Formats: sequence, C-alpha cells, structure tokens
Amino acid sequence: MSQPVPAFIGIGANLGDPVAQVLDAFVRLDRDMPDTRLTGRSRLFRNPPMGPQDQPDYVNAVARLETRLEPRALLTRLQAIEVACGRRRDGSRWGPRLLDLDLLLFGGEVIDEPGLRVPHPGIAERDFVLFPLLELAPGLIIPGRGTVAALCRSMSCTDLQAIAEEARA
Ligand code: A4P
Ligand code: MG
Repeated sequence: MSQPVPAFIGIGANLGDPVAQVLDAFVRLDRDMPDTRLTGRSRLFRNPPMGPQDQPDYVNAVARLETRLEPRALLTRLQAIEVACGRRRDGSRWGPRLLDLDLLLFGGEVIDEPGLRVPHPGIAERDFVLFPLLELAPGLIIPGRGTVAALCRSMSCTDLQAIAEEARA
C-alpha cells in the first residue's frame, strides 16, 4: 500500500454556531474519511470576512491529516462532509457558509486541474490560513512561495483573535 501523505485542510465557518461546526469538522475529518487520520489541529481564530463585508465574522482553523487517498478523492470526501454539515452552494463567491473545507496542501504536490488547484489559491496571502498553519508546521514549504514562518513574518498586520480553550468545550 502507498505511504500516507500529509495534507492540510483549511476550515472556515460563519453561519450557525461557527465554533461548534469547526470542532465538529475536526471530528468528522478523523472519523468519516477512509484511509485517513487526523494528526494535528490548530487553535480556532475569529476574524473579519475577506471579500463581501455584509456577512458575519468567520471562525477559521487548520487540520493536518495523514491520508492514502488521492487528492481528487480527498476533495470529494471534503465536499461530502460540507454537505453533511448543511452546506448549500448558492453560487455566490466568498458568501457566508456553515462550513467550508479547502484542500490547502497535499504533500509537496502542485496540481492545476479543472476543479482542483493545490496549493489552494490565495493561501500565501491569507492570515487566517497562515497563522493556524504556523502552529502545526512552521517549516512547511508552500510550493513556489517559501516557508509558512517566512510568509507569516511578511504579513504587516493581522486581525485574528484566538478563541480561548474554555470556549471550545
Ligand atoms: N477547488 C479547486 N481547488 C480546490 C481546493 N484546493 N480545495 C474548487 C477546495 N476546493 C477547490 O469552492 C469552489 C470550487 O473550488 C469547488 O467546486 C472546487 O472544485 P466552493 O467551496 O464551492 O466555493 P467557495 O469556497 O465560495 O469559493 P472559493 O473561491 O474556494 O473561496 P474560498 O477561497 O474558500 O474563500 N473570510 C474569512 N475571514 N475566512 C474564510 O474562511 N472564506 C471565504 C471563501 C471568503 N472569505 C473568508 C473565508
Ligand atoms: Mg472553498
């Protein structure tokens, strides 16, 4: 059998009970995906919306997985979890959502196919992705962009509020 590959998943929510949905996503990523286990989870961060401002603040986090799934199969499973958590795609870009799961990184692979781009576009500019990644893997290299630690250092300011441990029970 093939060696497991480390993959990083961006988790975001800004409707319903975002903290509960992000915590539930960690559980589902470990429990509901074949040939995959959860090997790391960042803290949760509340932060203002990127894109349209007429929507609630987001809660974001990052999960680290070890998986034997192929990238396309992994994305399909992530989308199934989004749907199981009530996600409805209404076609509005960057609109509010109960749960968003993005495949941020899949080993060191670069994939550019219809419907699947890895590294996920924009991750190197998003504080709500980079700082949770920093907690899990500061030396991680984003192909073509350098290390997570260096990208975090280059961010001029961030508006991330870590959610206290006791609020996560
Ligand atoms: N797709 C291609 N590559 C990937 C990948 N690596 N991971 C395709 C996940 N999906 C990928 O995604 C649209 C299509 O992208 C999918 O059909 C898939 O085949 P979607 O989840 O249906 O739509 P979306 O999330 O609205 O679009 P997009 O462009 O992925 O938006 P983002 O980048 O997810 O941003 N503000 C804060 N503070 N925090 C957030 O988390 N998120 C967004 C959405 C906007 N503002 C935010 C946040
Ligand atoms: Mg998305």
